[in-house]
Amino acid sequence: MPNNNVLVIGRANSGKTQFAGQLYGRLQETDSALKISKTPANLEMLGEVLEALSQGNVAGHTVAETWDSLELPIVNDNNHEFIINWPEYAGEQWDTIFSTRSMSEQWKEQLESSNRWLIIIRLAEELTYPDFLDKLPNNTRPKKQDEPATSSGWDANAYWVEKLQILLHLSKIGTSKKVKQPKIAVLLSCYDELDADEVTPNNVLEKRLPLLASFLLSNWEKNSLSIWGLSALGKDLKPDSNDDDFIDEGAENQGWVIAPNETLNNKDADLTLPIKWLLDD
Ligand SMILES: Nc1nc2c(ncn2[C@@H]2O[C@H](COP(=O)(O)OP(=O)(O)O)[C@@H](O)[C@H]2O)c(=O)[nH]1
Ligand SMILES: [Mg+2]
Repeated sequence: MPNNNVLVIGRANSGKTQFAGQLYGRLQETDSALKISKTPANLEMLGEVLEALSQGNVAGHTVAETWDSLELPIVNDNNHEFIINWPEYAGEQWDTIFSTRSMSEQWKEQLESSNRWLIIIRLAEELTYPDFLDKLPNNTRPKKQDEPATSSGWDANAYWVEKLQILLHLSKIGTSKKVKQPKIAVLLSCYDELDADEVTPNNVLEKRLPLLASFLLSNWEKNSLSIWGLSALGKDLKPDSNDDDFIDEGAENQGWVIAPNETLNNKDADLTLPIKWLLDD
């Protein structure tokens, strides 16, 4: 079995589905770094996401929740073919792996066939210990936000470090030497929600989830890790936004990525760039 595929890893509500839809649109453009190699099997789902976006809305949850999994077949400049495996179980599957420390055969196969991981983290939804303090009775700290539905009750640093350790363990990869494979691209999704002026995505991760940032930096080889900002939509969209920018300019002109050494001053519209980096040898 070829093992150089990409596995997408992320929690529910982190923007995976919208990114898949936007990426599919970009992959069909002539000037993007990667191309789609054949029609994906779950075209209907992607079509629904893009159709809603063309009307300035995000597709209703019924669409997203009926997704099972998605495989995007892509090809790079050197005519190498890869598959991006997009598990679409509203993220719950990951939490089962997390709580039971084991995984189904189907997942094992996906893990074994992927030596590149695309980790999607929506920092605005990741709770850390100080956020939990806010929720204690009689707390006197000013209230911040309501607990997102995705919260596992764990500090997000601990959650992600533990999750990566479980995945490494299940992949039989040790960390006594720095990890070269799997190569990892971390996408900080919904980057437009963050206060990230004049700093790089790496700085943002270090500030919000310092333990996770240092776990990644100390265990992965420098050339096997990169941290990007991603805003697949460029803004917050609801099922009834009817957003004029999307309607007038098209979904293909919305959304951007921030490369690892760049800031919000350098938005790049080519959403395929992090994946291109992952696929380069
Ligand atoms: N601000 C902002 N919100 C986004 C973006 N992408 C997705 N969202 C929001 O996040 C919600 C969940 O996205 P979705 O792709 O369904 O997440 P999934 O559960 O990981 O597949 C959407 O309904 C949007 O409201 C983005 O680029 N920026
Ligand atoms: Mg989804």
